[in-house]
Amino acid sequence: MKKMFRKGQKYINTYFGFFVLAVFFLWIKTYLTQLTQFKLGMESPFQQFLLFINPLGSVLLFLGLSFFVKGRKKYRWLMVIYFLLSVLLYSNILYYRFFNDYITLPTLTQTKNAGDLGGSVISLLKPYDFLFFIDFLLLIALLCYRVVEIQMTDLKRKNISAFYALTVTILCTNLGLAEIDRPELLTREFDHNYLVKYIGLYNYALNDVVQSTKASAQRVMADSNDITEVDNYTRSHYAEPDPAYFGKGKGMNVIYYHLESFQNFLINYRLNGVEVTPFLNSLSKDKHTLYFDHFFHQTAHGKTSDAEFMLENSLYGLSQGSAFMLKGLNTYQAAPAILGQHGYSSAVFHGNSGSFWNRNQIYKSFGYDMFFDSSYYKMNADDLTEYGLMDKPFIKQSMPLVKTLKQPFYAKFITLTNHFPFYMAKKDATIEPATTGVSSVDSYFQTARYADEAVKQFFSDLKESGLADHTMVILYGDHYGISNENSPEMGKILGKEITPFERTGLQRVPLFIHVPGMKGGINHEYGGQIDLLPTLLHLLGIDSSPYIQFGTDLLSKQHDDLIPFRNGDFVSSNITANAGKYYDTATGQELANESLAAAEKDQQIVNMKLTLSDKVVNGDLLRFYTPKGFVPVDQSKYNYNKDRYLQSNKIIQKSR
Ligand code: GP9
Ligand code: MN
Repeated sequence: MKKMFRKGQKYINTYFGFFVLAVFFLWIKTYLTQLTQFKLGMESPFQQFLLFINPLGSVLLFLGLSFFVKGRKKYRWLMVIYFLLSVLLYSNILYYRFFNDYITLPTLTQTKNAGDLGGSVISLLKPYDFLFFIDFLLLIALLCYRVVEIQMTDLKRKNISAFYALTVTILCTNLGLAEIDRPELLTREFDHNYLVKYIGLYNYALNDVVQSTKASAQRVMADSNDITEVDNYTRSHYAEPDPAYFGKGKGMNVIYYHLESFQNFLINYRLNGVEVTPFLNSLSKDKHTLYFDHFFHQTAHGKTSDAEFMLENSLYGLSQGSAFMLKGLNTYQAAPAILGQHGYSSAVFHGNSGSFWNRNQIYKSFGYDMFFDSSYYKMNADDLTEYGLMDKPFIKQSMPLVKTLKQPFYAKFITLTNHFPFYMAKKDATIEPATTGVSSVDSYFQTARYADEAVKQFFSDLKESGLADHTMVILYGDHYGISNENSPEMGKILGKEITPFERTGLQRVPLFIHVPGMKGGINHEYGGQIDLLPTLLHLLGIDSSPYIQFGTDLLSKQHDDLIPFRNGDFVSSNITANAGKYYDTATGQELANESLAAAEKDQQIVNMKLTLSDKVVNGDLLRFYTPKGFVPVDQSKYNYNKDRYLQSNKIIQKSR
């Protein structure tokens, strides 16, 4: 024992030995912090393992910088870096206690967040917080009281290189394992919680610095002249409202009902003779509902968030990553803000954690008054699916909250049950699965049926609440459910070969616009999610022309039916472009050389639309453009925290 202790002491008397001790302390402290201070939703032993190893790579990376300093000073630098990482860790703990999120550079610098936190920092402290610095003090004590000797000799270059080779291997292994458990984590990001869970807080912070620097470089390069080109385009592209529809829903409440992963082929489809979506089928024939059967999703990496981004702003999502994650602090003139200035209150309802897709940040930039995330719902274990609450309990619990909104309101219900991998418990399944042999494809029909039943429940609850006769309901599919990789199975389901041309057709998602008193019917216009905002504004009797919007009113005679996809492909009533090939939309025949000129012209227009929209989003150009009569959104005015909400509601009740 004594021998071992002596050996340990001898080792610690070398710089490398002391360094290893520091690495060990910081690694374990970070791991324990991540485990106990953040709600990361650990789902498996593999995720537990990743959480345990993920601080190691970055701790080595940062503390290892001290090897480049010579002599006695390397101890000082080691401790400075150690201290800074500890401060970063602790600041995130405090920030998380307040905002339920992690620090990002722009939130610190661009908004009043830091100020908000500053005022209440005392109330965030916990008695055990001194523990977060005790390791640092211990290491300092070891040095100051000469418990360890200071070693002046430095590590050889060759050893430093070997050290960094090992560090990079650890970091890459971490990333590789994370990608196995959560494919596309780094390209799509999903959620700050996910990044911390998989790659650790320090790598999260490093990633944030890279992303924010990139974003602010794009922002800095842009200037107010850039908006002129965009403004000229959107003005020239404006589609006049059709008087037959303009103002048909004036003053009504609006509810967007998000049909998760819902493809249009489901509507009126029969699986072994059984209707999959009986309620939506009947809605497509309802006399006050317009059903669009050639409506396309235009989402990319950001999936749900891209769909939301388009419908709130009539701007395209980004070609890489999600605008929700990367552009949460931009200036927007989004639907909740526009409607807010026409007397509307606004709220989002969603049974998943508020940080997913950075919603709790970007909704503030859109001007949403309230965001009821999973913290507002009873999340019984029996009622949960992959990302949160199942649709039926979600609707049931949402209705009492909806009734508290000041009318007229603009609200969005984001559902979850019909989400990949389309898991359906036996007790909840009301139809048989398909029999292609691929389980996610087969159960898709069961989750879609469940989703359909939830919509039915929603309409009946709406009626019961007394809101139905003055509430417009827009239901939209956000993106595909069955991916192109399952084309062979889709071929079996639909009884035809899924060619590249057919694949484009499968990107249709349902759109229903239900307006009490309005004449409904089936509308065959080709349209996309980009068109939703101007369509809605015109139905509400609001002029959309002062705004920068890339879509056009679906109900306008001048509606532009050329629908770009984010990868540059497109579809219109005439031409379908898929992977560099052009087809006749009516027949599916590839276009002959002599007809290519029209397709190439459309291609140029599509490229221009996407480029101009990207300029707006990447350059944050709307900060240079305030439409007449529009009051810019002040993000710092919003707070979706449940305790705050309950408190202010009490205040409201008391003052009544
Ligand atoms: C998560 C939900 C799913 O909150 O909206 O998003 P998706 O994976 O479809 O983008
Ligand atoms: Mn989705």
